[in-house]
Amino acid sequence: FFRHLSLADGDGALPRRRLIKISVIGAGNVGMAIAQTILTQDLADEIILIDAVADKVRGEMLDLQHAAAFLPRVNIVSGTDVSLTRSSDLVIVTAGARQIPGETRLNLLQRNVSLFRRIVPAAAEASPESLLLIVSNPVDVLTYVAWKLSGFPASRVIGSGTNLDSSRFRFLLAEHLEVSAQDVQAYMVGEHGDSSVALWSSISVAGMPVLAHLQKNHRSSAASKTKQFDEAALEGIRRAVVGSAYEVIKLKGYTSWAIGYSVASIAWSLLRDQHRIHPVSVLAKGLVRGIPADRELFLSLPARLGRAGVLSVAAELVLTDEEERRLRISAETLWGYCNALGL
Ligand code: 6V0
Repeated sequence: FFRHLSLADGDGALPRRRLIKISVIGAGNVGMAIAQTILTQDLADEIILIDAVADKVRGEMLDLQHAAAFLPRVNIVSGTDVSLTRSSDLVIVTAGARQIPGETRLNLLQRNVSLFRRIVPAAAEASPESLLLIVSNPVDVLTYVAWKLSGFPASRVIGSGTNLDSSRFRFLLAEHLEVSAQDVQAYMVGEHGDSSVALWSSISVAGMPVLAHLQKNHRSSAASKTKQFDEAALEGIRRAVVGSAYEVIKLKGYTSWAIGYSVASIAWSLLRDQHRIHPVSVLAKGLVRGIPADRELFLSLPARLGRAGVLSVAAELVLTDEEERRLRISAETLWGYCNALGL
């Protein structure tokens, strides 16, 4: 259709860019939100969708392919066989039983461990050099399971962790402070879920510590009508963050858009070697004060992410006694589950 230019020997032979291949295992609500967000980011040259239900995943593939005229050129492939993921740069796992209304994430564990035994070793064998990003819940324990089952170094096994919780936290703070969430530096760490820990003492906007300012403001204006930011407000925001997944599930049956953006932003930082800091689930062995250094568990801490995976982890968090106590409880809870699996 197009005629090739006739080039002299050696001309035009520019080295081809290495293509980026991302696989998403589990093409449910979450997997598809991730895949579609990644598509809009122009990050991948090839996206592989894997699901146990052949018709559904083929339908999802066709639906995305039909957007080709509006998107960068991406090869989208689907199937039920994990070996299609061969030579991926990044394998994202969202396969799993869905959290049903009222069910805690930890209740999902046993159902999802047996599913991981079928998926993870096969994915690791197909892409022995890849990064593994776990999203299925309970994400911290399943990231530990994926680390054990893959045999990968811990730097290449990451859980989406509290990246999403931190975004919810930043959104609620931003609403309260009337600034953009992108300008709010705030972290939730620990378990993704019920025992996650809000690091109030380190929140900042434009480099200014937020908590001290708001508390001072509150004290000096307690009798006036200005905005208050007291203990009750803090606890209200923390509870809203923890409860927000349950609220969305209750209202629409599942969560998808925010986790899609959360995971796509992690994928971008990894594959584009951004060295950005994300609160994600990492091997926290020896990193939580008060927890014996030999305990293997994954939980979220701010981590520097790049092409090699987890480049380093913030080990010197400044925590109040209460934050430290809560993080220890989060770590103990998670270690209990990891240890009981006997992997
Ligand atoms: P969903 O819509 O039920 O999708 C799960 C998909 O997995 C389905 O399409 C299944 O067919 C598929 N599946 C099941 N077994 C296999 C298998 N052996 N191989 C391939 N595919 C399989 O659930 P949804 O997408 O809503 O949630 C997926 C997981 O993400 C759940 O564990 C959620 O709890 C978890 N989430 C994690 C979040 C986080 O922040 N880490 C956030 C939201 C949801």
